[in-house]
Amino acid sequence: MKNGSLSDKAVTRLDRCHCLMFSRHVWRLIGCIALGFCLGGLSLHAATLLPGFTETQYGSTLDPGSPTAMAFSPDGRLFVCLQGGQLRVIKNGTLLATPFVTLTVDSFNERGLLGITFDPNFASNQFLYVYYTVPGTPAHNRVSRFTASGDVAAAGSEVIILDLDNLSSFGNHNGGAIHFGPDGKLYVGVGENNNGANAQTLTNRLGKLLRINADGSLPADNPFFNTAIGANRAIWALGLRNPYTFAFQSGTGRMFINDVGANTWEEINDGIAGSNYGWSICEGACSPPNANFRDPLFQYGHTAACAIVGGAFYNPPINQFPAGYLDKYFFADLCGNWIRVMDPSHNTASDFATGLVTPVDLQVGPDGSLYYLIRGNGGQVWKVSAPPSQPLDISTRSHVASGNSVMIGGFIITGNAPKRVIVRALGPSLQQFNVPNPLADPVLELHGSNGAFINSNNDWRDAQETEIRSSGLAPQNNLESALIATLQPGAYTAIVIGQGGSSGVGLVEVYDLDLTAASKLGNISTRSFVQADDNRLIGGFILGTNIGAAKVIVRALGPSLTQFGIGNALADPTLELRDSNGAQLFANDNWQDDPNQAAQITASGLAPANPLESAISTSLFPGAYTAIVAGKNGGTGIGLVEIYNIP
Ligand SMILES: [Ca+2]
Ligand SMILES: [Ca+2]
Ligand SMILES: [Ca+2]
Repeated sequence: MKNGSLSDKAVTRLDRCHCLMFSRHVWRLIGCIALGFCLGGLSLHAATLLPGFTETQYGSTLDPGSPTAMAFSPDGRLFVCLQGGQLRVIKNGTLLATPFVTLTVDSFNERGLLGITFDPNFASNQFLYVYYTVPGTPAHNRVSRFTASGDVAAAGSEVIILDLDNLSSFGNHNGGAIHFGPDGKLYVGVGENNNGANAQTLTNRLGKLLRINADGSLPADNPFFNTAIGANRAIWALGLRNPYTFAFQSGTGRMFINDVGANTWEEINDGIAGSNYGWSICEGACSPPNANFRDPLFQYGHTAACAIVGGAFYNPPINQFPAGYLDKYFFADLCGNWIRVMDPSHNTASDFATGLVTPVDLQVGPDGSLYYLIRGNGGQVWKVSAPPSQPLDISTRSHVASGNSVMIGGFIITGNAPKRVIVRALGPSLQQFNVPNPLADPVLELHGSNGAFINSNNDWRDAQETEIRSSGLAPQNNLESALIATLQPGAYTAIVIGQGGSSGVGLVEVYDLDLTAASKLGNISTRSFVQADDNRLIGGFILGTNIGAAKVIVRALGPSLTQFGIGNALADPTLELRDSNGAQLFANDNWQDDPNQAAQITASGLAPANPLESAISTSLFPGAYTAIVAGKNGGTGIGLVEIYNIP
């Protein structure tokens, strides 16, 4: 049996590594890389990513190296296992000098500290779990629990949860991945210890996926609880060779198991209770098909590849990558030095990144970035990001009348450089969008943050006609207003009134004419008299330029406007956010209705002053959006819509 040997092609690819001549084993290969024997032949460049993505190293290099796995704590710290027994912590992007804990492990061959996960109730109990090889003759793998005390383990807090079967003299195929499922049970990936027969028997736990309670006791609803004996009742699935990584999808709870193949196929398997994944009868899909075994969802051969490591579904709490990555599954190959992305709806995969130096694990972070762990370069974590799109255009439509009911649009330019913008006030051209009673003849005034008058315009051809035409944004009707200005970072106000005191539905908008400047349109807020139906207050914005999602908070204010001396404020606003097709993405009445939303809004410093006011916090893909403010139960009054682009 050629368990663990590299394919000839993979060997050729890495033939500068002399230690290969002494070992055909994959893990020995990466062990020697980590020890630095091979680094002279490897460049230290970062990965090659798809267009639009960027990456940065996350924390400093993981001295003494040889990382194996990583996991984010629920509070956002990244914990990284080093094979030699150190559990390191990267906090706010900085590698802490003191390890969380340093375990005494057997790190021969593929053994060592191999897995880490956090208790679902970590916030209250501070429990985390690790998988490591206990030294001894014979050695065995173990899952232990520790209690965090800040950034280190509380002294004496280790509790042994699971002691696995004794190992043979072979040091390879230990598995090591551990994760809690949506059912609150702890799942443990265990390798077959270089003995294919182990994978097919219920008389030991090697070559299995196990399911246990967090305290190590065994759930009575395990699939082999009544057929296996004793500790083997932990078996949840079998027929695995080396399930080095697996992952649960947030939301669906679906599990994918990466099983490292021998000579031919690397597998992504559908994690289903009671399944037998075929090893060592089959590697990859069984040929001919065998009804006793569950074939992989996806498999790839050993052309520039040798071992599947790292699996992460893209279902982060905050979307960051383009919409097409949602629900996809990232995986990496140890000596292919790439990351690919699998589409579970078609079971196909495509390239994502190449040129990594010996990747070993992947995680999608709470910020929506993809983090990858490499054993090369001394052991490093890298963070792949999709830079956020930015507002290209912000606008508001509402009913314009006189006095306090004129439309007042405020916008902020953030950053460090002047920004060239065009501000427009539209009325007659809204007719083509079936807006009844459009403002017949708008007049626009632009003011600075202290109220200082900057410029005004009645009809756009009165001044700047050539400049406005060359911007491509000339209004369609000669009575509409526009002006171009180059503005320093700061707050601005655009006031729209009807010529001669007339009233009707108007639209004010600001376009960014200089996307390359080191500044951007940070937000828009528009105050207006809110009525029903077509006279609701509507804020619009377009996000673009970069591929990533932008963090946005939208607010609808009413009652709190009275503190600014505004009479007839909208008593109880409601807010809707819609996409360019008019589909409703979010709706909110009172901003504290959803505790998670309220927490995000408060954390951003944008909590409305009145509990009846509305707010939505989200991240949005490039595209056009509208925010619609109305009065609850048909109420009317002066309201304010605000759209904030959160850095
Ligand atoms: Ca299989
Ligand atoms: Ca006009
Ligand atoms: Ca409300």
